[in-house]
Amino acid sequence: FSLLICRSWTADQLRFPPSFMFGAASAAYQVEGAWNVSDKSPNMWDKLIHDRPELVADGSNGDVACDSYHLWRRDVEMCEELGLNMYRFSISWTRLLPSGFPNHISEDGKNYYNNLIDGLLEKGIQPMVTIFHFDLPQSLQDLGGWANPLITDWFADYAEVVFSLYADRVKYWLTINEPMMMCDGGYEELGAPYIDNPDVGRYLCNKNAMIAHAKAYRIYEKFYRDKYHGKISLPTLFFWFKPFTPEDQEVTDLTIDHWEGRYAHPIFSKEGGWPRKLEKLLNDIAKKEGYKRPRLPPFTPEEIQLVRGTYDYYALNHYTTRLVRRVQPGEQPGKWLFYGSSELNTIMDKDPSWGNTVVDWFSVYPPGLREQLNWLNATYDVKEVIITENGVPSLDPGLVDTQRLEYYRDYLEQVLLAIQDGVNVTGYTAWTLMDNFEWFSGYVPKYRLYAVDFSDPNRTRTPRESARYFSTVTRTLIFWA
Ligand code: BGP
Repeated sequence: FSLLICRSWTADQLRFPPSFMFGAASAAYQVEGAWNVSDKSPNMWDKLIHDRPELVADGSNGDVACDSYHLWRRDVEMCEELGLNMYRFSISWTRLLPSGFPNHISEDGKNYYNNLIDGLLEKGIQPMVTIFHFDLPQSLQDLGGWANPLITDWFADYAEVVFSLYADRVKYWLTINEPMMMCDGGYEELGAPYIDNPDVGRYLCNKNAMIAHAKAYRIYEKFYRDKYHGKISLPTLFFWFKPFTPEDQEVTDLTIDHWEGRYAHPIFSKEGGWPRKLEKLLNDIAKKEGYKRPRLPPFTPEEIQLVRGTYDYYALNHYTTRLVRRVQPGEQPGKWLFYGSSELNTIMDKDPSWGNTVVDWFSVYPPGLREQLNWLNATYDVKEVIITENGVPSLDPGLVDTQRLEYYRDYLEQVLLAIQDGVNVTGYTAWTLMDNFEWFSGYVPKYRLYAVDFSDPNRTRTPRESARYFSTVTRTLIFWA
């Protein structure tokens, strides 16, 4: 009520539009478990952390995780309890295509996703399917993975199988989750394949991800769009960046291009291709360092056209905001991607006035989301934006998760404000439905609406306070309810 008074909003402005989609998200490796049932083969996460359990904070892995493979009915029930009209989940490539190639489609894998999709639709919940969320078949990693340009066809072949099986019922598609984490993270030892080759590996991966996404999009466009009217995008991990001082604006703009532009500009900008200024800067660095080839592998004119415009909405994974500045004489740039860039000579930090979380680079600054949504609207012809991930980590496993509840409330308020600014945000998907396996953090930080008892073979799921709050919002469409 106080908000109503201080902002003098009308009752209508306080509500999300009736057609607004509320969802929760998950990813196959993080929830499914059943890592070797039936004919499923290992993916690169299975292999990496079976071989090197010390990489994960608590030495755990996703072998059983939330056991959603067996407990998917409960997951659907939770979506219903939350009043969601959308559930975002990903397909495990090796559960569907054990060899990585379409020579054999697993009956078991096919049925698992058929059941999940049908179960959601029976409850009036739209499935939003991520075709690929980090878990590359190990067989393809052994052939070079995302650094090998042939992967663009391997991915397209896999996506074609997925569309042929599920496009009749799935209307919201995401091709490759956060290629930035996959490439910059994967080739800077922040995730699988855990290769230390940021100078070359991540840029090869970057380009291949763009082409792979585009090939999948074009298949859908050509063979399925007219019949099923679905929408496809690629979810970018995009923190919002602000300058420390007005003088840091230029380097902040470059940082946005480096983080987000390398993955968004080829798809969402009118001209396509790499962000020009950044491309020149990176390629000049490569030359200076003695590389014979540009850091960002050039696109051919045909490739620019292939990738440009391959989206039906902007899919945004937003978590936090960072401040950016250039290093001062005698300072070192931030060591990895959440702290700065050695190529741009930058340091990233937080503003002391922002809220803290258990992760030091992760601040709570809700207006950053509104600022970013307006920036996206002004920069690209976004048509429609769906927030495909947003949520906060905390170490408290308890059910009274006030910080998370407040995070959702305050970020949802900013979404509503952005809608009033004129940004066409049509959906919001919380990360994440329940406690699950968090990559190198294992089962430690909790990001979730439902608590999962991992000591219980039945993996009992219990709603937290944030889940109760979220279900009130989905039912009343009012964020401060
Ligand atoms: C996103 C991923 C999710 C999830 C989330 C939480 O980058 O798409 O899969 O993991 O971040 O972050 P983290 O796992 O790094 O703690």
